[in-house]
Amino acid sequence: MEVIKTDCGLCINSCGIDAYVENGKLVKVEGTKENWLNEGELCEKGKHLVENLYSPNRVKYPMKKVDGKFKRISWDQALSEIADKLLELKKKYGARTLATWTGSVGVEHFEMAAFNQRFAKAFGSPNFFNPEGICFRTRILARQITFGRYPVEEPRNADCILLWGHNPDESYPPQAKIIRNRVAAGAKLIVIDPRRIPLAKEGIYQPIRPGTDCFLALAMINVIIAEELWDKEFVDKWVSGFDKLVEHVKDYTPEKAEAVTGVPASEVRRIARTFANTERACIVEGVGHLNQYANGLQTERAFCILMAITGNIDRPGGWVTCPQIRLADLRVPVEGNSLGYDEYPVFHQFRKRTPPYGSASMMTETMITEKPYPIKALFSSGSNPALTFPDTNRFLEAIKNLELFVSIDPYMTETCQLADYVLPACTSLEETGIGGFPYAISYCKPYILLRKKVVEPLHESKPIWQIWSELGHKVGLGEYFPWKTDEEVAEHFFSTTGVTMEQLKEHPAGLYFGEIEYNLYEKIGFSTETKKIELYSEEMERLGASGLPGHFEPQQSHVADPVFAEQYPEVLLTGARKEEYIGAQMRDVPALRIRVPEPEAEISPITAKKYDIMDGEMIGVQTPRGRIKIKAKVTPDILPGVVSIPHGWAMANVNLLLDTKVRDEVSSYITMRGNGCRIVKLG
Ligand SMILES: Nc1nc2c(c(=O)[nH]1)N[C@H]1C(S)=C(S)[C@@H](COP(=O)(O)OP(=O)(O)OC[C@H]3O[C@@H](n4cnc5c(=O)[nH]c(N)nc54)[C@H](O)[C@@H]3O)O[C@H]1N2
Ligand SMILES: Nc1nc2c(c(=O)[nH]1)N[C@H]1C(S)=C(S)[C@@H](COP(=O)(O)OP(=O)(O)OC[C@H]3O[C@@H](n4cnc5c(=O)[nH]c(N)nc54)[C@H](O)[C@@H]3O)O[C@H]1N2
Ligand code: SF4
Ligand SMILES: [Mo]
Repeated sequence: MEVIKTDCGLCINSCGIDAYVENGKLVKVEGTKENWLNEGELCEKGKHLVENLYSPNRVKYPMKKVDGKFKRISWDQALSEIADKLLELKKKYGARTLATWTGSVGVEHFEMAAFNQRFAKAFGSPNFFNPEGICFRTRILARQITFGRYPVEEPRNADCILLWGHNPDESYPPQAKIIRNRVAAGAKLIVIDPRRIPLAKEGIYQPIRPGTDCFLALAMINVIIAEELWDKEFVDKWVSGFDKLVEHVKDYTPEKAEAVTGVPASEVRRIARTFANTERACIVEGVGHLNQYANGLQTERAFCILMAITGNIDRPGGWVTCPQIRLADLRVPVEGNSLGYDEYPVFHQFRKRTPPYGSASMMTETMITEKPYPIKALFSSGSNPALTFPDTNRFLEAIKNLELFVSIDPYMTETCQLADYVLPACTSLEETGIGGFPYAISYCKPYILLRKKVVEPLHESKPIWQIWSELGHKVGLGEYFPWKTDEEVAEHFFSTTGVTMEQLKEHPAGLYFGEIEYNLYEKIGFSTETKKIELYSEEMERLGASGLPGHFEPQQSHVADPVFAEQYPEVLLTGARKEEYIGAQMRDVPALRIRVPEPEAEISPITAKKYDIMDGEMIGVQTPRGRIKIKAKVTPDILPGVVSIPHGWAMANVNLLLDTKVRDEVSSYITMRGNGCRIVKLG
C-alpha cells in the first residue's frame, strides 16, 4: 500500500491528509499527524473523502443536451462544438459576451480560478466572476483600505478573543481547536452571534440583532475613547484620522446601541473594557457572514478601527501580517472593465487595485437585461450556482437568455442538469497542483504544499487546466496554453516563488516559507496615502462612500421599511455552515446524510409559539421572491424573531428567498442575511 501525503481540497482549510492507495485505488484517508494545522485530525467531510471520490454521482463523460436529454459525446466533439459556438457568438455580440464563473473551489483550487480568468481574458472578455464578488473580498478590502495591506487574525497568541459572527466548529474546525486551546490556557472569549453557537458556552455570550454589528463596534469605540482606554502611544505615532473618529462616534453611545442592537448598554461597556484592557486582543470574525450584509464593508472597517486604536496590529495575538509568496500570475491584459466598475467604485477602483472579477450581483442582471451588452455564453466551473447563487429565480431567468451554457464539474449537480454541455472535471485527488497556499496563512503559519495526484483521473474526467487549455487551442488561442502536464503547470505557478518543485517534493507534508514579523510597521510603515493606519479614508469619500463607517439598517428591517416588515416580520439568516457539508456538495455521501438528513429552519420557542409551530413540523418560509417548505427546529439557541436556514439544499433551496437587488451599496454584495421573511403554518 502506498501512502501519499497531500491536502484535503474540500475546503479552504487545506488540512494535511495521508492518502492510502492500493492497486491504483484510494482505500483510506487519515489526517497528517505532522501537519501543524490539523495535527492528524479530519472533520466529518475529510473523513469521507473516499466515498466522495467514488460517488455514483460523478460525471463520467462529456455530455450534450439534445431535445432536453443528455447524450454522451466524445471530448473532441464537445470541445469542437463549444469552440465553434463561442466563435459564432463572439462574431455576433463581441468577445464580452463570454462570462466565466467559478465557485468556492475556484478559490481553494488555485488553478481553477487562474485558468478561468486566463481563458476569458485571452478570449477578450473581462467577464470573470467568482465568489470573491459575494464571499470575502470586502473583509480583505476593508483591511487594505485601513492598513494598506491585509493583516490576519492570530488567535493562537491572543489573550482576548472576540469571536464575531463566526462559528468555526462547523466552518473552520482547526481554528475552533486553536480557540479552545487558548481558552483552556486562560484567554477570555466573547462571542457575538444571534445564535448561541457551541463556543458561546466557553465564554461571555452576547446575542445581537442581525445586521447591527457596525453599531456595536462603534459604541465600543465610543466607550474606549470616553474611558481613555485606547493605545495612545500607538495611535499618536501610527494612526491618522483619530480626531475625526472621536467626533464621529460621539453619537454612538452604549444606550443608543442598546436600542439598535439589543445589546444592553452595560454589556457594551463590559465588552469594550475587556477587549481594550487585554494586551493581546483579537477580533476573529466570519469569513463571509458579516460581509454579506447591507452594511458589510463598513462593518469590516469598524472592526479594523477597533483593532487599530487598541494597538493590536502586527502584535502577537492581534491581526498580523503574514509573509507571502506570489505564485505566477496567469492573467492577460484585457480591454474594458469588469461589471460593477462604475457602479461600485470603492470595490473596483480603490487605490487602483482593480479586482480581476466583476460584481457577481450584476452578473445575472446583465444576462437578463443585456445591458450594457449581452452576455450569451456562461461557463460555470467548480460551482453549483443553481443552488448557491442568491436569488435562484433570477439565476434561472438569466440562463434562459443564454445561447451557450457549459458546466464543468466532477459531479452531476443541479447546475449541470441545466447546462447545454457538461464536462467531467477531476477532483483535487486526481491531479497534481497547489495546496496549502495561500489560505492557510489566515492561520498565520505560512506554508505551501504540492497537492499530489493520488489516483488517475476517474472515468473520462480531466484536470481543469487541461479542459481550458484544450478549448483554448480549439478557439485559436493555443499560444496562451503551452503546458502539457499537471507538473508543468504547477512548476510554472511556483516559478515566481523561489520555492522549487524539488523542495516541495522533499517536504511532502508542506514547506514552511517564512516567519511572522511582529511590529512590521516599524520597518515598512503602512502603505496607505498617509503612510499611517487610516481610520478615516479620504479616498473612500472621493469614491462616493463615507470615509468613516456608520450604521446602516438592513433594507428590509422593521426600522428601514416598517410597511415591508409588517408583511415579513421575521429576520432571515441564510447559510450557517454545517461541518458535514461544503456548499451544496456531499449530500449523497450516506454516512453524512445519516448525520444531517435534511435542512432545518432554526427558530426560537417564542417565534414557534407566535405561529403555533412544533419542533419538527414542516413550515413554509416566504419572501417576496419565493417560498420554501422546510422542517422547523425549535431551539432556545437563537434570538426570537430570527429564522436561520442553511444553503445548498435542493429540497429547500433558501436562495429562492433572496433578492440580487438587495445589496450592500458600497461593495455590491448581495445581502444573504438580515432580509425580511414570514413563516407560514402549513395545514
Ligand atoms: N462545513 C463547512 N465549512 C465551510 C463552508 C461550508 O459550506 N461548510 N463554507 C466555506 C465558505 S465558502 C465560507 S465563506 C465560510 C463561511 O464562514 P463564516 O462566515 O464564518 O460562517 P459560519 O462559521 O457559519 O459563522 C457565521 C456565524 O455568523 C452568525 N451571524 C449571522 N448573522 C449575524 C449577524 O448579523 N451578526 C453576528 N454577530 N453574527 C451573525 C451566524 O449565526 C453564524 O453562527 O465557511 C467556509 N467553511
Ligand atoms: N443563501 C446563501 N447562499 C450562499 C451562501 C450563503 O451563506 N447563503 N454562501 C455563499 C458563499 S460564501 C459561497 S463561497 C458560495 C459557494 O458556492 P459554490 O462554490 O457554488 O458551492 P459548492 O456547492 O461547494 O460548489 C462547488 C462545486 O465544485 C465542484 N468541485 C469540487 N471539487 C472540485 C475540483 O477539484 N475541481 C472542479 N473542477 N470542481 C470541483 C463540486 O462538485 C461543486 O459542484 O455560495 C454562496 N451562496
Ligand atoms: S476542515 Fe475538513 S473539509 Fe476542510 S480541509 Fe480540513 S478535513 Fe478537509
Ligand atoms: Mo464563501
